[in-house]
Amino acid sequence: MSTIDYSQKIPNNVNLGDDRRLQRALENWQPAFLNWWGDMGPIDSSEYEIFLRTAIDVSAKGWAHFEMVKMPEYRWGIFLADKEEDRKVNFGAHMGEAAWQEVPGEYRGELRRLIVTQGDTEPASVEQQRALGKTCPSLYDLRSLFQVNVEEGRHLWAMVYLLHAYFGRDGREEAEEMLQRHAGDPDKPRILEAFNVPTIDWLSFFMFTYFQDRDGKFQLSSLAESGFDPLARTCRFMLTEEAHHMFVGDTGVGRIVQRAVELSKEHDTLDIRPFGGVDLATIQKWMNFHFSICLDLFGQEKSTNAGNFYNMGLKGRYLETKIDDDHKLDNDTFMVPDLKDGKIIMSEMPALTSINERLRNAYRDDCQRGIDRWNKNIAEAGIDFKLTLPHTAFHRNIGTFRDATVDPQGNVISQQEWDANIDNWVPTDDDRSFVESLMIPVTEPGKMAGWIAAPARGVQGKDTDFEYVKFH
Ligand code: BYC
Repeated sequence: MSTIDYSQKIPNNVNLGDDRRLQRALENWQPAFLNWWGDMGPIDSSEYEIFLRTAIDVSAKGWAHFEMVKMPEYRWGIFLADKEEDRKVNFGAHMGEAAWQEVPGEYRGELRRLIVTQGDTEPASVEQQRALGKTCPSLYDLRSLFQVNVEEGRHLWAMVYLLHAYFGRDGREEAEEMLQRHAGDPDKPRILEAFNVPTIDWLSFFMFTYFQDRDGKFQLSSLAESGFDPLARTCRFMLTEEAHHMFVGDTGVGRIVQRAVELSKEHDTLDIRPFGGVDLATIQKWMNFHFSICLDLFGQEKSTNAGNFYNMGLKGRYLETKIDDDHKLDNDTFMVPDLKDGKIIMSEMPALTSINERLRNAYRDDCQRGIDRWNKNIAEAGIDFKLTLPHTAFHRNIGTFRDATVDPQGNVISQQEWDANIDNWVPTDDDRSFVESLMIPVTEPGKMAGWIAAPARGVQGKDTDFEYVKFH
């Protein structure tokens, strides 16, 4: 098991000290990163002391290190999961060859593109969430936000390391550009659409960490199968951090549902807005929005890009090595949704070009699990309401269903029906104003905003009324 060397300016478990050239490149990039954090990271937060966890080794228990730190002093560094001896390329045309320790020259462009797309999302999410600290529902939640933010910062470091270590000058240029594009910037936006949408309120933050970080889980898992071993090892370690972000989302939405249930029972109505709660119908609208923009993150249903990445051995399927087939997919097929004569039908497509769709299906099923849990809570309270994931064709902007008008149940409808109903399905300006009106900061230890239930327990054995963030 490798331990992280904290004696270095950039903590790492990749023997950075032995590679002067790489060390210089990263040390040049570090001030630009810190400037970016100051300009685009969490607003006015540089003096806060926060109960944060920092990785000290790359095993699961390496996460047990917690201390009060200021975010600009967080030990961002480069940590790869331990090397698996004799690892092979496990799929595609190169299956069975030794996993690559250097970039395979003929696939350099594709590999760099994948790393840049992944890397671009990390600083994007920090930018999207930068104002949330001003309206936290509790100190516990403020800590969670900042923990997520510093780890996304570290994920950026992880991708920048790969670019600097393996791609030379153009890698360094890509790393610089990663700090120059900004979420929502009309001139230099982030690469993927969902990373340009501002995250203004905490309901959106919890939806983001539930739905969007879960895209991270599935994309990173697919990249963790890569035949390019440094990418695989980097992503494997990032997944441990991603799991915590999804926990924040899962418990966050769960606590808002819980509070909605409590208020609905207390006042004997689902219309709990007058009592300062987020009603279940509003939660449903936020879910429809976030789930649908995240489905777009998986790319088109039929994608030759995805097929090529697979064939080249660069990006696998979710849990590739656990799938019982030939891992080449030359003659396999997969059922993919399509639009025909005003109806959604399933058609049999080559499995190779359906890789995105397969991953999207796995993602949808994973999303459903949390919704089932929240519904159980609602049903046990005797409340007649069920949260549902909208159909995957609803409200899409990438792929077959882009520009199609499909309702949340999956019926293809006319433009008039769409226009007449869309306000019932996704948040309106009024809905957003209402949710924003609830976002009044609560910063007294142990106190919670009225629209969210308290967490079941605190962090790392601390009580929920621990002072997780000190503002001086
Ligand atoms: N927005 O062939 P297609 C995370 C473009 S999240 C805008 O289907 P492909 C995190 C596409 O670029 C995980 N454009 O695309 C979470 C292509 O352009 P060209 C991030 C889009 O390549 C929370 C064209 O449309 N990681 O870690 O098969 C917080 C054709 O599309 C979009 C990754 O995404 C879009 N949504 O699939 C922090 C993994 N979708 O070639 C972090 C790396 C597609 O026509 N990325 N386009 O110019 C990939 O594997 C792939 O790039 C994608 C797209 C799956 C995203």
